[in-house]
Amino acid sequence: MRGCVDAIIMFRLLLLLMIVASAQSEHVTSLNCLDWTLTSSALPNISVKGSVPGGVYSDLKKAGVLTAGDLIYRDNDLTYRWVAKTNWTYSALLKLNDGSEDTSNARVGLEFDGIDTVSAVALNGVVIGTTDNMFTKYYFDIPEADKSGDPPLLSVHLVSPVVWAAAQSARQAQHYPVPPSCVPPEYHGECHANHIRKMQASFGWDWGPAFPSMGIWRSARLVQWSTAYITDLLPSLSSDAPFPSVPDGAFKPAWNASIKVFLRLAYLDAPLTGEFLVRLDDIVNATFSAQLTPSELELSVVTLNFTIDEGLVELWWPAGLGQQRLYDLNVTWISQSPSLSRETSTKSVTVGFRTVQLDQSFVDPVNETLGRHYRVLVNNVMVFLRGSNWVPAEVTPERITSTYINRLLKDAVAANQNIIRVWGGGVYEANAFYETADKLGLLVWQDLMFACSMYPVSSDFLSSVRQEVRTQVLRLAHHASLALWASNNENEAALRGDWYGTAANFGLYQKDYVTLYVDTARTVTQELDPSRVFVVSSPSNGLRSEQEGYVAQNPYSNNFGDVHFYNYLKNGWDWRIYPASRMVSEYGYQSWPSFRTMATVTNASDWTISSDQMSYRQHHPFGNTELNMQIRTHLEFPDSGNPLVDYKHYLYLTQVHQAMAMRVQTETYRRRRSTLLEGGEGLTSGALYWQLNDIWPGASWSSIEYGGRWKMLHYYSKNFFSPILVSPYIDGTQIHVWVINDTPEPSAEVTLALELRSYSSFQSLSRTSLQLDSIAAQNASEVWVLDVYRDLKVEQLCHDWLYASLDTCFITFTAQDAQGQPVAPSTFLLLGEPNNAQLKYASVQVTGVHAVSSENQTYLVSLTTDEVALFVFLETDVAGVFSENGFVMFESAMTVTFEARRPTSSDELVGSIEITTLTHTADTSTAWRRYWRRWLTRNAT
Ligand code: BMA
Repeated sequence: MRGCVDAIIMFRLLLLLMIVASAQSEHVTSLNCLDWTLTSSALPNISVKGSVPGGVYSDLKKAGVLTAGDLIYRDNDLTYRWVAKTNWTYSALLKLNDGSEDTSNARVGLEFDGIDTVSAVALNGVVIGTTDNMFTKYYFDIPEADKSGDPPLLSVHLVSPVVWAAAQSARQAQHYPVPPSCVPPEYHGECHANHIRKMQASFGWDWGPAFPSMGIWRSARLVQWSTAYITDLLPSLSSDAPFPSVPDGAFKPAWNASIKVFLRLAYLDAPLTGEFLVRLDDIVNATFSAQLTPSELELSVVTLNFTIDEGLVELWWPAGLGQQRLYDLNVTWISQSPSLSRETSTKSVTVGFRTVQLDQSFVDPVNETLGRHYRVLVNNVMVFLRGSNWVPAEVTPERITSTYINRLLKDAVAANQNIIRVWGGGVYEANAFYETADKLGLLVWQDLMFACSMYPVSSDFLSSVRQEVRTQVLRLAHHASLALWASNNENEAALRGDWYGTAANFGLYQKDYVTLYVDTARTVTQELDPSRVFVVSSPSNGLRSEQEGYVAQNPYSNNFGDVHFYNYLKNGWDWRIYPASRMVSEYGYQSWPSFRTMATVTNASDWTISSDQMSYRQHHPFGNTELNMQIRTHLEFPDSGNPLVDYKHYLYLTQVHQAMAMRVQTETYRRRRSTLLEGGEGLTSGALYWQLNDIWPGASWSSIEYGGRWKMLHYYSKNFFSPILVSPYIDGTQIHVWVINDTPEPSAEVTLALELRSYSSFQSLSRTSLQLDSIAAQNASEVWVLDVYRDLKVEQLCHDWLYASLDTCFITFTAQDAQGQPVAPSTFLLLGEPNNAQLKYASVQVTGVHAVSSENQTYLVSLTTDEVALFVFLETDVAGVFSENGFVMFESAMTVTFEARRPTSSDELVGSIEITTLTHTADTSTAWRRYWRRWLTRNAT
């Protein structure tokens, strides 16, 4: 039903406040606090306390039914798998009201924000509704008969998702198979996740275990009302003003606001008259009269249109480009039908004023074959996307806390990220996720939850998807941070690349692809949220994919759209191997978490490089072989004879490899932001690495370990994502120095200084500098090219007793303004491979820890070293973050700061900081090997 509204803005606030004060609002009672019990008819001995929101795994764990330790300890994913193969019931007595209210005229219903997943909801044994989608909000009416008398028994009967998905897959296979049927054996997972609308990674993924969760995973409530209550607000804010192309704090354009108000009506036999009171902070106070027609019982929608004059609201900006001004939008419904009680219903959401566009214009209008841009503009300013991909932060949703989500997102922004992609194999995240993103200025790229599979298109499936998308668009669209929707992860690529054996029937699966993602998901999304950017897949060629029937000939084209780039065999520290794409929305290298994190889920018998747990927690096929190869290419494989020492060093070395490879790769993408290469590649406009966070401790691509500890990569990402960056690389004998400025302002005058250094001395061998008037805004350019022989004289300077070699030297760079303040982080460039370098064993020591501020738990850590040290990594048992880590220590003393995330003291820190440097991991008696290797390399070139 469409409500009809007079868009009259009336400033009658006082009068309305009086009405609101004398009226009653809809009655909402949380079901979270009912006395829930969890049982299973198959296991009559089990009857434990249930939790809402919650889940079966956690409730059984809490009740002591699961006795082998934490869910993610060792192989408990397999030990506890029986849980997901059992049917479970949550039940509680449902007290409808405290007796003081007359519910006879009221409509009463149950609202579930999330049930995981397939269930029948019953009252006193009679089914009142069924569910089949974890991502859908469900509403069920309470039948008249249950509204009076003794409290009815509410039961949610959950069906095993594993068994159900298998049955759906078999049913589908009677027509044609929808693959893949199972995840690879390395995942120790379950089959047919694509046939059930729940978190796809809960059946196992290449970075996480299978916990096919079940439960009432989000809040539930009882609602009773007599007229109408507001379920959702969907604001759309647009501006016709021409936006400047650089941020200007004084620019406050006029906005058109169109607010869709979704209401659920009571059973009525006459039209409902009333008013909507709209408030936007203290900027807008408006009243709209409305008449709602009781023709349908499903959600009604009323659109309220108004304008916000110029000068009244400030813009919302992504992090680094301006402030994150947010406003509270509040809509109250006040019923005024004479025959009915006066009832109000209020809903509030937070909004921000900004525009987001995805520019896909031709890079060269006179030569369209060069391809199209793929770049995001916020408020008409191009934003080079620096970000990462998010996976679910816990194996089951009930384990996630908003504190942990906030921490991880803050850590992303602390590392200079401005976008996070919620990847399509997880969940539409909790409200806290998007609220934090709004506040931090972290743009959100929101996949719909489809990943790495073909999906069915039966009418049941499509109708379930329709409800799912509708739920999520209504819940999330008001967030200023939400930049774009994307229907799926890698399914266009999977179809074109025949990942799952669909090639023989390509036409059939392509048709299904379009039906699901375009005709269904996109249509529903755009009906509700037409102004938001929508892309069909990632990677895709964007518009070009659409022109090619939504499945491009080459979804990985560098001239169109985005790509995902993974390389496991080539040298990841070599910039030449990375594609000059328009946008790289996934790329990564694996590493292992630190020993401290691994030790939380393993025991001493697991602490060797080739233990069973090291295979078990490596889900990526051939992952450990690749990691070993990557280490051996650049570093030395630990071989001290002490298995525990080697194990710890191995974990560290995987992080060194990852941090360096990701730095080389990311900087390569950033250097290409302004360069259009011959053939049309280049003009890269974003780099979102895979993956920010972990779901458990195991081999993965993450930069932050499960629990929140930063890997070396996260420290590196803070530098390689710095908005202004000095980025050097070596090509043959030439050092190329680039400067990158993602900000809309040119920098001040800069002195770029380069120091050539050797591994055997703290004295620099030579210093050269270059004066720049400024680093141009929103640009990347090469400013300096030096020849290592001609300009840096390595032949004379980088010489040891054997011969001159790049392997004995490295270079450090600084960029300072006229006052000597850093304009960009200092950086380093290794001229050869560390496993060829003549490093001496470095003993790096903590000489003191001093509290800078005990209030915010910041400490200064003083360090000394007796030799130049590579990849100096500080670790402590105290949760917190160092100002830098994994660095090259080329002076005998330095200080770093440590921000503790729990109360600590200087004494505790002095005792707990452990330091690893590269030479700790190699047996120095093997120095001759380095000479030999260098000699061989030299003779080979
Ligand atoms: C990408 C993702 C994930 C996967 C990751 C690492 O392709 O979309 O499916 O976990 O690679 O393999």
